[in-house]
Amino acid sequence: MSHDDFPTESPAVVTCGLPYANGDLHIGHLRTYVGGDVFSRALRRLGQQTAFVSGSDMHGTPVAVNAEQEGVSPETFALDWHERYAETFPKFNVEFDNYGHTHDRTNTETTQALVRDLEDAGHVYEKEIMVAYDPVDDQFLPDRYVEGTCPYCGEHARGDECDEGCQRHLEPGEIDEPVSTITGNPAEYRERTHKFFAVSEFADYLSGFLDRLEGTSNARNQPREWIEQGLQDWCITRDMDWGIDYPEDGAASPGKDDGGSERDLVLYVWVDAPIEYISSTKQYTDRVGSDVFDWETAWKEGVSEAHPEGGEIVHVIGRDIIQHHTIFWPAMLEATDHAEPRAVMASGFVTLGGKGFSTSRDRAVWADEYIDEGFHPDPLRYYLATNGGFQQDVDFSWEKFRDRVNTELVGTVGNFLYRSLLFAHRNYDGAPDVDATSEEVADRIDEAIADVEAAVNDYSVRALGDAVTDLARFGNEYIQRNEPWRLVDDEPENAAQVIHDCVAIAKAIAVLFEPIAPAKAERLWDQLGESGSVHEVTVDEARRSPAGDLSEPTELFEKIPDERVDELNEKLEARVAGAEEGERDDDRDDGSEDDETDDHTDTTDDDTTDDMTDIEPISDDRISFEEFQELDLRVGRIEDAVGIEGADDLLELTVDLGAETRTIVAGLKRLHDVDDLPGTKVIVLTNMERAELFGVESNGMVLAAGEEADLLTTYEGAEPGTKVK
Ligand code: B3M
Ligand code: ZN
Repeated sequence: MSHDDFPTESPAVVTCGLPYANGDLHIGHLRTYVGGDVFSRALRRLGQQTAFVSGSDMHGTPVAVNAEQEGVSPETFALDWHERYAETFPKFNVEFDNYGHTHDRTNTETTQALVRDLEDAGHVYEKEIMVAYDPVDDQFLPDRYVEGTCPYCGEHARGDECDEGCQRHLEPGEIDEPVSTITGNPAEYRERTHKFFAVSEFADYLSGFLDRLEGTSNARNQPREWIEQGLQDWCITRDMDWGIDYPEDGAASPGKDDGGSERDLVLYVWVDAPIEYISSTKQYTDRVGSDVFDWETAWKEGVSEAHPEGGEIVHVIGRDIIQHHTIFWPAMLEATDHAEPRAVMASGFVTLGGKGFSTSRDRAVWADEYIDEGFHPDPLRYYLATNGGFQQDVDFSWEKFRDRVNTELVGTVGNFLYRSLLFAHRNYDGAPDVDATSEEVADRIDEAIADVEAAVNDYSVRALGDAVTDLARFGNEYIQRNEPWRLVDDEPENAAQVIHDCVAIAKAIAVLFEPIAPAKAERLWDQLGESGSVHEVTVDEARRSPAGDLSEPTELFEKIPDERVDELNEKLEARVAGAEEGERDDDRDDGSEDDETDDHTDTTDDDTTDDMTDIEPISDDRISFEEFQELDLRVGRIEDAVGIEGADDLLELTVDLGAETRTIVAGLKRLHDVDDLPGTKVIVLTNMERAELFGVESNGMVLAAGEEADLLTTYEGAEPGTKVK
């Protein structure tokens, strides 16, 4: 079964992974929230009924451990962070329809009811398992309370996941050489009775689900391997008191010991966390009424006659939580007659100057800091959304940020808008009145709308941004080519037509840029004298003639001066140095461990990435210029990329080299989103000797850097076939 293209008649729910309520947000954390917000706004622009929801993840050991270290109750601790997050997101124009949290009544009730349904449907059983226990402290050590060695890959692992190694979810009792993270005491394993959800029964269902699943390809490929390796059932209870109580209705309750005494037993955090997606939608319905948005028709099967399979559920997450969203969660939904997620968009990591963010070393650009420095949120949204494909890693540095703001937002988009609107305002006091937008420009606007529709259906937030910068680029070229300033006197009608066309493009930019840059789009909308709010219109509005009541235009985006970049870099460096100094002092004082707060989001940690020692030394063996010229290097454009049967890594690429199109085999399959490759410009060694790989003749070599095969591309518009020299 394949899904109908967006927009559909069903209600859509776009969700963002719930941030653990346990520490400051930095701009790396924002990537998935911006991505979700951009995507949900774009759906709305297409006319899709959409709810955009999330909430804070209050439970679990990541919160409990940090609260304990601060000496406050987990509830106080988590609520405090929750309130701060609820304030931070809107500062970045991330506007959830509902932002709840997992500890409120709605989620407690929804979770307990859903778990009861799981039990009633016969998917839950009890089992004795070994659980880590600190004998000195007389405490059980669930999840983050314990660390040790991953039994699968041998790397250091924390609690319920192997976050430094193979990224697997780890079940209780699996970690080798367990140690308490609180006391450092070696732990022992003790037998306990726990509840299990029989995920393994859903292997066939999940295989089919993954075939239907849309979104980024990483969210399908990784779980397919996990299913092939065999699914394990999932322990859904924990020995601790912070969390949602296991619903106790009867004799079989594991909440009692054999002797009948009460024991603390709560649901595993990953049970109630995704259920907050439903609870948060419910709260939205409670607020706006079911005629505006009905959570039940979206989330439940068989409620709506028009779309009995439920709504269009799209989960936007960091790639480290793919397993939870493509195995456990869809199995829970399937077992309880809920809608099946339509898509999972799993983002890559964000790095800072090529290295991971480190909260403990203050090596981060904090979300609040960005705003306090006086930056507008929309340029950062643009940067995070468009700097790479959604599943690729994105690097942030103030230099790169400046470059993209100054060239694209100021140079291309802002420049087009300012010069056209100023011309219109000065010469015509508004958009000149002509019969209609010229055919060329109307077609180009249609093309931009089609690009936006395609971007949504490809789940590509980057393409949503590109659609607009491309349109602005066209606008600049159009005004340059038609030179209205020359026409004004001799051919006033033609001049008026050109300027009207430019205002029409400006209006289309306002509509189509709304998902990426909502506040800037609204300002442009006002400048254009359009009525109502740009947040309410659909893409069709981009085709309608501009109102023409222009106010005096001002520059939409501001240039970032070089000195500002230097200043910000200095601040960051000073802070990191200060934090490192502090760490060394701490070490001298008490030898305490790095108090890294939980950075368990879409970011990497620099401890694993800043080791540069494995860079090969640069060769002393010089070659002559003539020897270099023997390499026929050309710009190419990938037209098509398909897997090669039997080869895990290889892709058969069709590459446009200007004069000819060639087939080239490249080892990119695991490292890139195959669907993202067409359209990408690459550098090709065209006179590489031919080679046959898995029965396919490769006629050239695509250049890429490093183990991750980072593709070499061009900086500006060099066309396919251009020689590289
Ligand atoms: N609270 C945060 C994370 O692991 C976790 C997400 C829950 S989403 C339902 O990134
Ligand atoms: Zn591992």
